[in-house]
Amino acid sequence: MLSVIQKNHPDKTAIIADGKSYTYATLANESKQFASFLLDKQSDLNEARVAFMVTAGFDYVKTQWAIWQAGGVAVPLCTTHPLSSLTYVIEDTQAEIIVVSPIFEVILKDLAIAKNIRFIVLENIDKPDIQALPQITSGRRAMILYTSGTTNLPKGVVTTHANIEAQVSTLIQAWEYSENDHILCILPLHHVHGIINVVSCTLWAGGTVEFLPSFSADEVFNWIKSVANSERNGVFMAVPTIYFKLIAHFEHLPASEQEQLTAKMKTFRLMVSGSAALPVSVMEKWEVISGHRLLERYGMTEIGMAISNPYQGERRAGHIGQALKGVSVRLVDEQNKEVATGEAGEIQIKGANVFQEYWQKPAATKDTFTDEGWFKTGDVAVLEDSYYRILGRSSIDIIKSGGYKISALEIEEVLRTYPNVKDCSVVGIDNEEWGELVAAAIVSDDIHLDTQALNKWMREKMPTYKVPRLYKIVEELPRNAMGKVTKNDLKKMF
Ligand code: MCA
Ligand code: AMP
Repeated sequence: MLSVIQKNHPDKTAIIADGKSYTYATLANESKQFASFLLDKQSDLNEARVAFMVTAGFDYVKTQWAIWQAGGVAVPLCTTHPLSSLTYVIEDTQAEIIVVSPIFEVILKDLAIAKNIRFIVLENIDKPDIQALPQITSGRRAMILYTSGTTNLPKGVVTTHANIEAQVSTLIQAWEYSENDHILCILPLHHVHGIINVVSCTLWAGGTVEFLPSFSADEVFNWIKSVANSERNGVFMAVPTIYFKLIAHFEHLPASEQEQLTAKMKTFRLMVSGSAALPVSVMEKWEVISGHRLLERYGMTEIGMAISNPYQGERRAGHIGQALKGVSVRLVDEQNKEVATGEAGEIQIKGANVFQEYWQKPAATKDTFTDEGWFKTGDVAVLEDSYYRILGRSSIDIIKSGGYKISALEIEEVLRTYPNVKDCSVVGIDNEEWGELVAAAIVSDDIHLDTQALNKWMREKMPTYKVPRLYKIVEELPRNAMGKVTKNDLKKMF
């Protein structure tokens, strides 16, 4: 991944954010300078974890590149998470340095002081001379991203420089990124979709990444208009929920504006959907309004992208496509035996794109690979006429909402600590806009339990996207003869 930093597009615009443009030369220089500041005369950070809570834009990329060049491990923090979730990541990674944008100083300063962690605010910092930067071998750890699984607490997914390089170069080849690309980043930068597919691939190819601080349909359409007027190739990537919201916004625009927007979108090079199943209805509506048949692909924090509809060729609705070059895919039964074509099986993946380990969780790492080294995704699919189609997940406890992966068990654990909650169970309820909505059934003696107060309390404990949108107070949870909650029955109660 580091080789991207050495590439030669010095005078080209790498980043546009907050109304300013930054060239590749500026990005390379400032990231080297900041790497020198991080090193503070040491020769190598030697994989020290550097947690950073930095607004999307130039400072984010500068910080990420500086950490890599100084030999550190980049740990991006979500800018909207409550302190408890941030603390968990900082403690779990044993971060040695925390970097923040000035607006986040108040959130993390006390924690850094209490834990004696070096704390850097990206404001008025000295710009030291660029010192000799370490040589980083590609097998070294580069990044830790947190992902929910079937355990109750999120796990740190460790990728090496080689993993990231494989993820990036495979996609660049498959989707033909180029230095003429101009992409919009509206996705959060603590997940693969935003970090790899949008930012890293575009910069690697020498294109331009433009940042908006968060998603707004109005601003996305304004950006589309501005790019379509330029010489650049417009590229847009998002989760299905965002396409749903864009369609809803578009449908309320006057006909003349709709026509103008459609004409602009038709000039784009590529539009991609992923992170959750793209409903066929959304794909079809988007094709009518934009002239683009969305390219749907499948990925995961642990593997980057693995399966994709083709850039050239049929993009089949309801299907995720074929194995990307360099990625091996197989479907297996419960005994890890490959299933016959046309039969459903768990997707397993092998390749240079696959992560190294769950951070300091050797047992979980071992469990997630077969003896022959295949990564078990937990997603179930079928191969139909050479295209994979996702059927579901092997665990009902994993929920996908707005493209975010959420563990039902993690939410249950927190709910149980609320006064008067005797028991609870959390499920995902199908929803066209969100994929699934998080729903919680609560057993309480207090049948008038104030769910608004509970919801407010949950929002202080967990990231907003994990907080239930639906609550139901019940006398008891549906259980089978073994006493296990039958979540499929529970879903029907919502
Ligand atoms: C939310 N709200 C609530 C509750 N929950 N209000 C009351 N009670 C609740 N329980 C409110 C919020 O405060 C907000 O209100 C409004 O509802 C919408 O909330 P939010 O969920 O934050 O939605 P949003 O801000 O509209 O964002 C939608 C989004 C976002 C843009 C689709 O979810 C998003 O960026 N998703 C992408 C995630 C992603 O990148 N995933 C990739 C990971 P108010 O507006 O008043 O504050 S997967 C991955 O990386 C793999 C490798 C892959 O395959 O890609
Ligand atoms: P995450 O761990 O947040 O990286 O989410 C990865 C998960 O998102 C996968 O295991 C799938 O369950 C889901 N996913 C990603 N892309 C798709 C897709 N195109 N269709 C269905 N599910 C998807």
